[in-house]
Amino acid sequence: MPNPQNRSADPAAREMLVRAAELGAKTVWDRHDDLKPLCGFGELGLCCDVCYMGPCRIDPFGERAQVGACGADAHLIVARNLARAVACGAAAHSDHGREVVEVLRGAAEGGSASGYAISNLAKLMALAAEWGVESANRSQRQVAADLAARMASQFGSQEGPLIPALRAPADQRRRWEKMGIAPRGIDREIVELLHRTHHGVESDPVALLRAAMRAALADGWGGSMIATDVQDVLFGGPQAIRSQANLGVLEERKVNILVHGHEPVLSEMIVAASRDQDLLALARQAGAEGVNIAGICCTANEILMRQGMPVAGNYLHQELALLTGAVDLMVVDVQCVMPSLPQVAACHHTKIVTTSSKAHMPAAERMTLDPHDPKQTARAIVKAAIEAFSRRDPARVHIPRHKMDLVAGFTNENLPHYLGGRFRAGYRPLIDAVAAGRIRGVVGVVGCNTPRVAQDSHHLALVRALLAQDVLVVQTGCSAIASAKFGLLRPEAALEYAGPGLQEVCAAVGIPPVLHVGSCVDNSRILSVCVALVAEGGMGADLSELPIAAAAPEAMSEKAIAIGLYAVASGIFTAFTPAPRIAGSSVVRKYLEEDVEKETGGKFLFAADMDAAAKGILAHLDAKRQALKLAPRPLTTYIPATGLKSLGCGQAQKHSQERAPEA
Ligand code: XCC
Repeated sequence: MPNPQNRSADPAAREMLVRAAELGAKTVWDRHDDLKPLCGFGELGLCCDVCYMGPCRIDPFGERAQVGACGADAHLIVARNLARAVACGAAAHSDHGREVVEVLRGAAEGGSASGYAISNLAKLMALAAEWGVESANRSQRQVAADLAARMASQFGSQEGPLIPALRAPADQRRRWEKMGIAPRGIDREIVELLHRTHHGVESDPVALLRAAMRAALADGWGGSMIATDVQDVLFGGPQAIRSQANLGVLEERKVNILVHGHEPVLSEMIVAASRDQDLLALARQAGAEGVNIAGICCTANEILMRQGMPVAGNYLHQELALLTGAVDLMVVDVQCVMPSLPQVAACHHTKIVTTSSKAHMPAAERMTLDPHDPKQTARAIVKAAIEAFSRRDPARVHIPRHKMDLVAGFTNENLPHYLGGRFRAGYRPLIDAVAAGRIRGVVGVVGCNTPRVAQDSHHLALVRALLAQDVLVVQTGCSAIASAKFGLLRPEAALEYAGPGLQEVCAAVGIPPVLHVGSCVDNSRILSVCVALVAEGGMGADLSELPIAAAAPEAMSEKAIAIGLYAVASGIFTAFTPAPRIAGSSVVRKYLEEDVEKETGGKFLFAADMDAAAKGILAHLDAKRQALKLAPRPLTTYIPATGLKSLGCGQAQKHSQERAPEA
C-alpha cells in the first residue's frame, strides 16, 4: 500500500489508512491515485466546455490549436473557468446565508413553535440598529421578522449598496466604486457573472476577473456575513470554550453520531436531542453509556464554537472516521460531503443520513429536516443512531487514540475582551503590540485539505513558521481543525511555538497564539477584525495598509477560491496553494499576482510551497510595517517552514498520546 506518511501528517489518519487497507476500503487518496496522471489541459485551465462545439483544448506548447472553435484564446478560457468556479463557491456560502435567514424568519413568525428561538438578544438589537429596523416598543419577534425580511431582500438587491458591506472602510469602498465592483445582491452578481461567461459574451479576461471579484465581494461582505450574524442571533454568540479534536474523540462505549456539512440549523438540534433524558435512557437500554456527538468539517466548527462539542476531524477525515467502525450514524447536509460515504460506511454498520432538500445521496437514508418541528427530526436521528449502535460489532472497532485539547470560540466581538480584559477592552492592546513589534502582524490561515498534499502538512508548516516569527494567527474551517489536532489551539502552544514577542502577549492575556474564529462563512469575522483594527486608528485607512495577510495552504473547494478572491478584493495579500487552474494564462496570473494590487490594494501569491508562502507573507507584513513607520522588529532567525514539519508532528503526537484515554 502507498506510504501513509505521504498522505497525511496526522498520526491518526496514518493509522486509519493502514486500517483502510486491512478492510479493503478505498478512500479519496486511492481514488485520486487512480486518476493520475490528472488531465494536463484541465490543470492549466485550458479546457473549455462552455459551449457544445467543443470541448476545446488549447495546446500549452504552442504547436496545435491556440484558440477554441469560437476564437476564445487561453486567457479568456482560463478566466472564464475561474469565474465559474467563483460563482459556484460564492453561491454555496451565500445560499447557506439565505437558509439561516429563512430560519430566523420562521423563528420570528412561529415563535418557539418553530423549534428555534432568538438566543442572542444583544446581537439582534445591534443588527436591527445597523439595518434600520425599528426596535423601540416592539417585541423581539417583530424586530426579528423585519430584520429577516430586510436581510432576505438583500440577496436579490439590484443596485446595492449591500448593508453589511457598508462596514468596510470608506477608502476600500471608494476603490470598489472606482473599479465598478461595489457589490450588489449575490443573486444578481452570480447571474450576471454566469451570463458573462456564456458563449460569446465577455471576451476580456480581466473584465471577467473583476466581475468575479464583485460576486465574491457580494458573498464575503453579504451572504457569508449575514450567515454568521444570523447564526449568532439564533444559536448564540461564541465565547472562548475548551474542547478536543481528532478521531480519538469517538467513544467506544457510547453511541457516536457524527454531524458533517455546514449549516448548524440541524446539528444544534441534534446536540439538544442528545441530552434528552428519554433518549439517554434508550441508549442505556441498548447497552451504551451515553450519546456522543462530534463533528466533521465546518459543522464541527459551528457546534464547537457555540457548544464546545468535540471535533472528529477535517475534510480528509470524513471517510477515515467511518472506517473506525465506531460511528453509528453520520448525518450530513450540504457542501464538502463526499458522495463516496455510503460505500465506505458499508464496511461497518454505520448509517448515513441526508437531510437537506438540496443534497440527496441515492444510497443513503433520508430524513428531511421538518422546518416546523426540527427537534422531532433531530430526535428521530438520535433514535436511529441508538438502533444502529445495537448492531455495532465491538470486535471490528478501531479508534485511534489521538486527540488533542483546544480552546476555540473567538470572535471579532469577544476578542477585545480577551485582549484587553474588563478594564481595557478594545483592540488598542493588539494595535499597541503590533506597533511595538511584539506582534509582527496578523494572518488568517483558512481553507481545506486536499489529497494533492499530505493532509495538514501545509497548514502546520505555515502556521508554525508564522508563529515563530511573532505572527498572531487567526483560523477558520478545516485549517483551524488541522491546527487543533496538533495542539496549536492550546494556550501552552505559545511557549512551544511562538517567537518571544508573541509569547509575551499570549502569556499576558492567556490566549493561544492561534485563534479559532469559526467555520468558513465565519471568515467574515476575520474581515470584521480587520475593520475594527482600521477603525481603532493608527494602522492605516483601509485593509491594504494593515500588516495583515491571508493564506489558504491546502485549498480544494470552489468556496476557497471565492474566499481568496474576496480577500484580495478587500485589499488583503493572500497566499493560495495549490494555485487555482490559471497556469495556462500569463494574463490571468499577472493580473491576480501583480496588477490587481493597484486597484484593490490586495493580491495573490500562488506559492509553490509553504516556505515561499511564509517568506512572501513575512516580507509583505514587513513592507506594511515600514510604510506605517512602526517600530523595527527585533531580529529573529527564520526557520524554513518545511523544516518545521517533522519537528512539530513529533511533538504533537507525543502530546496527544499522553492525553489519550484508556483503550
Ligand atoms: Fe470544505 Fe468548510 Fe474547505 Fe473544509 S474548509 S473542505 S470548503 S469544510 Ni471551508
